[in-house]
Amino acid sequence: MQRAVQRAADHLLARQHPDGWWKGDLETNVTMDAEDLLLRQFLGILDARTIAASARWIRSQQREDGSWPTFHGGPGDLSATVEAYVALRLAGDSPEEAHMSQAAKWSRGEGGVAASRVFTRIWLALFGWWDWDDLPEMPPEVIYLPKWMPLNIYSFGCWARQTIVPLTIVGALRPVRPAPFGIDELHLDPSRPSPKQRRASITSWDGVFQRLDQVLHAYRRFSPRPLRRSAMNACARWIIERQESDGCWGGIQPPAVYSVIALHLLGYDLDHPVLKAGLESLDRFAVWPQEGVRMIEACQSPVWDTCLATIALADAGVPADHPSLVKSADWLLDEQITRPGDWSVQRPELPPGGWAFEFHNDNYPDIDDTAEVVLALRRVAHPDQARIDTAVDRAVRWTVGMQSRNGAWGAFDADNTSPFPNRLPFCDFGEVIDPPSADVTAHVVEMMAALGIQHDRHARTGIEWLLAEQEENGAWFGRWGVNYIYGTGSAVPALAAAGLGPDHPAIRRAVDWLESVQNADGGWGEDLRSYSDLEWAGRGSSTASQTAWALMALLAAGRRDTEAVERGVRWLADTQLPDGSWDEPFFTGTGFPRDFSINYHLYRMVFPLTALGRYARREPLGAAVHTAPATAGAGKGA
Ligand code: R04
Repeated sequence: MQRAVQRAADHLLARQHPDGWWKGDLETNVTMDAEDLLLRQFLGILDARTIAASARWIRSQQREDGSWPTFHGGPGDLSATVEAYVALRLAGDSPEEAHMSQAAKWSRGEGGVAASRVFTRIWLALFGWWDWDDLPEMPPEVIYLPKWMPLNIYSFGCWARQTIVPLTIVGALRPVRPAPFGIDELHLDPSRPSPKQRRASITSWDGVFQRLDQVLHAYRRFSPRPLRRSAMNACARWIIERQESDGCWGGIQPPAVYSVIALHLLGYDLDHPVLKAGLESLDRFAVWPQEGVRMIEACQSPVWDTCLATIALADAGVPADHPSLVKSADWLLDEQITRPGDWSVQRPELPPGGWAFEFHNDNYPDIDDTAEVVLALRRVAHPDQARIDTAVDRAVRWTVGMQSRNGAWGAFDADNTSPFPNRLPFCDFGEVIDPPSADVTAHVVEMMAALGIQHDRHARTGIEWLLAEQEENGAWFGRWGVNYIYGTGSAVPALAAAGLGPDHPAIRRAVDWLESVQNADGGWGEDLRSYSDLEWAGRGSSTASQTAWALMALLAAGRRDTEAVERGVRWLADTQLPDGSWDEPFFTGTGFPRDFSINYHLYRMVFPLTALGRYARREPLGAAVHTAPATAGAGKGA
């Protein structure tokens, strides 16, 4: 086992950037690539090399039946298929070619364009393939709704807010730049592309929001021009104030794409500094998995990858003062965010101190990254320990201040729990609020336990919330990782670190569940279908990261010398590649449950190394921490 650990650690060490960080590709789905091409076509900046290379990637992802999935091995997805099809038509693929006619036929079988998501139809409307009037309204005047209103832009999760504000400008201006071809083949009935939707009852929420949308459509015609104009300008100011130093918005591709379009429509030239930097930031989302093949990342993960890699290496026994770990800590220390952000709207008095997921996203630090960075920094013997202590102290204050009223933590904001955003007809895709989740809360609890403050009242309410959140089956739901294995793999190590012993009923139930879903091959896996069908909870082909999460939970629960752990460890050792890494085609990361999944290319490395390292070192979670704080007695805590 030591050899497997050593090879994995060497592999990871070799992949560190000279500046101290790690970054694996962040793979999602072809809507990223299609929208990147559509944006360039819309702006008139699409070049032959780019489109050829993106088209190669898009074609490589098509399924046998002609459709495109949104994750490896997943079923066809109508919106992804429509967008990929249109992008390939832009690239010159003819509707007569077999892969194209099959895609069109498959799409019609699923209801055609009319049944696709709002984002897809907005893209089609930009090229005259869809009527703007047949889209839900989201007027720019929302920017004026004050924070005390039950619905305002801060009721949305930050990613939705950053996407919607620019789209209100686009939707108000309704630009059409006709494309050189039609897409009748994607409609069930091209003469009537948008069949009228059935109206929900006025007594249902859906009915209420449908009628609100009709009112907004009417309002569009009567809205006073000067108000509209000043609302759009207020949105533009809001967007520009949030442009990051690298030219991007929120570190994620969709808001950046829509912000560029919106500002361009308001008259900003493509060589205006704001747009020039914005477009350059979009170029940086491209990775080239092979010569001549271009893939667009939704987002880049350097901070997340770096803290997880640091934890993995430290727990695998790399000395705490190893130059690589010190370098990593130095880089992380420089990334700490020391200014207020959108989170300050809910917590105006709270001093900053968090970390964001990306290279540049100072306006949106998140609690998950902050907790894991602290756990990483605590494992490093840095020559300037006082600097680490100061950074950790600020981070903990910020994290504690971001606790939601219910005692738990969301990813980016406190108390982002409004029921209204998800009801809007405009919001038919993904998740648009950021309520507390078990995985983020667990990471915070684990951080507080590592600092010895697990008996503090903030930690206690977090632990109580976690205990109440455990599902009937003994598992925890995974909001940002797939799914119950991730939630449970986060919760159990946190609760154990906080002092819950192996005999605590919550830990026992979790252990029983994990052991009950172990695969015959000794590994663990969970299919993304678990988000819509409980039958799939904990079930699926074994993967390296999910096996590691299960092992991390079992080790923390004191199950080291059990057959389940032995078999899991053996699965990892047996599937390790000669170079010390693992293969992981399956997506084990979650952007939005059901709608948006992520394959973090470094998960296959960092989590197996963490699990194997903890196994090989026979140390319970937390014992690897460099400056060990007061330890908790088993059984105490919640
Ligand atoms: C794993 C925990 C860290 N943190 C979650 C970060 C995930 C990073 O990846 C993404 C985040 C994203 N957000 N919003 C989008 C998104 C994509 C990512 C997004 C996706 C599609 C559309 C609009 C936004 F890859 Br349309 C926050 C807690």
